[in-house]
Amino acid sequence: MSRISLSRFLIEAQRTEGNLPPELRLLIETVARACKAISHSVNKGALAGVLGEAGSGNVQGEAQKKLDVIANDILLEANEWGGSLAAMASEEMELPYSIPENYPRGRYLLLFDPLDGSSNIDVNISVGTIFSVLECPPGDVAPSEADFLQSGRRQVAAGYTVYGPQTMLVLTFGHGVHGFTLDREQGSFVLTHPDMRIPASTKEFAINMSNQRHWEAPVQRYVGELLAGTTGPLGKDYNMRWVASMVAEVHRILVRGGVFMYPKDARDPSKPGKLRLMYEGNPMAFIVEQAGGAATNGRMPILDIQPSKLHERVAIFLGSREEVERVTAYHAAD
Ligand code: P6P
Repeated sequence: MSRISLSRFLIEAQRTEGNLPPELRLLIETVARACKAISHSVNKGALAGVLGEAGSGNVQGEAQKKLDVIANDILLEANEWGGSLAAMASEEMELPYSIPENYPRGRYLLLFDPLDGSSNIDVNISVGTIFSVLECPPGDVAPSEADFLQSGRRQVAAGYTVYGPQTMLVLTFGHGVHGFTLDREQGSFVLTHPDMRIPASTKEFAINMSNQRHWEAPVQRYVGELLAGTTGPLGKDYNMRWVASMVAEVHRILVRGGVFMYPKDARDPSKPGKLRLMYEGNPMAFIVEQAGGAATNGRMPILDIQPSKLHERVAIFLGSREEVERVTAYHAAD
């Protein structure tokens, strides 16, 4: 089978399906190139002295790892001069980054979590980069936070790169989900997983069970039924996974099905969940829905949520459609 590189795939998408504007194609190529550089740093680890804490904190109040900062800088530097963007927003930065005056400004907004799951870096467990692309509202002034506050339905592209045993880039433009594996010898991403689909049913769930006492009743009910297996109403035994790296969990679900949950819990009623809507929930929900799965906050599709803050959090239930619909129905019945 002839190898299809990411570049060839994107050029064909631009030419045939007409759904990929040249400026967006170039943006994706640039993000992919940045992810290759991040992969190189992640893979060198201790050999490059990039493990451990950066000695700084981010807007979320979390201690930053050296690689969080490195990955963020790589994405900013790769994208600021390309001419596709009006601004960027990152989990690691309180405010959006407007493209400097001396660079050409484009029509897209890029949002990213530069290195999700970074608490796993020092123990050599898979981590990843998550990104989302929106169109910038027209106007000739520098974009503000308000320009980013668009629902997930308005994304024009989304993807992630998982830095695991293989480095894989998974993409959607709203026409299916496609996976590319990094060929380190050639230095290029190669199409290896065309048109990824999530099985509608599953026997695998992912949740951090140590938070169980803090969950709301519908989640207690649903997880209780999963644990009851054949002795309960679901009539089958389930297996559990928890990598504590969302990108790794979502990738597993895309490849073999499953349901991932990070519910709201009672510890902080002001927070609807731990994960962030704009650069974790929305891109992953776009990918999951495009692969035939479902993604809700327990009560509505994540992609329909109208954001009010750039770093707002969201509860997440995503993956195999049958399971997400079940736990969402339990919320509705509550
Ligand atoms: P916990 C990583 O910090 C992350 O943002 C996601 O990648 C992951 O799914 C979740 O948080 C893990 O959270 O509470 O289990 O450490």
